[in-house]
Amino acid sequence: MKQKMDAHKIALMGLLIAMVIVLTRIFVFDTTFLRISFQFVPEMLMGMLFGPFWSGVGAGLADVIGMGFFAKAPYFPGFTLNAVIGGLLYGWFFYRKEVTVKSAFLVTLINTLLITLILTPLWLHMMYQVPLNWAFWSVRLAKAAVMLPVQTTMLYYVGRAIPYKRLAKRFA
Ligand code: FOL
Repeated sequence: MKQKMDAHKIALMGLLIAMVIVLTRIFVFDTTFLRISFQFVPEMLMGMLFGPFWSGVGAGLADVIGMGFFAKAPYFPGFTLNAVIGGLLYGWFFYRKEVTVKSAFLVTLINTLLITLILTPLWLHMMYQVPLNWAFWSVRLAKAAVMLPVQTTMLYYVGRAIPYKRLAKRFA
């Protein structure tokens, strides 16, 4: 569902995009082949307030703009696709919906399987010819195992803290 943007919403979206950029480029654990970040927090807020379409756009823009300012590696479009998919997922799961442990867990699970365990390995292999061997997978699986409960918990508590019903009136 696509909503109409006005000046107030665009300003808020800009702030959330800035938060995604800071959390992927500055306050981040970043190596050539592995990144651990908390960008999912502002992306979830985009999803709750703006829905899948604008969250996909916002997360995609955050990747492109973030790479423009802070590129530590060559730009690769696959990671923009990851960002768009992430935005879409948070919109589908959280737009005008009650956040439950189940939805927080499910969205994290889909995100982890699709992005951390399928698409990113594919992009890294295409970009750097990284061998997708056991050393590579053990690091990714460890990240997934640690982040699954951490991300689920954070999404749940942040989601609960947002008075989305009250905000929804302003974001109708
Ligand atoms: N190209 C673009 N467009 N955006 C990027 O951010 C980017 N980054 C790199 C190269 N080209 C790019 C640097 N390489 C991960 C690992 C290496 C990497 C980019 C991403 C990675 O592990 N990503 C996580 C998701 C990020 C998160 O945890 O928030 C993953 O689990 O797949």
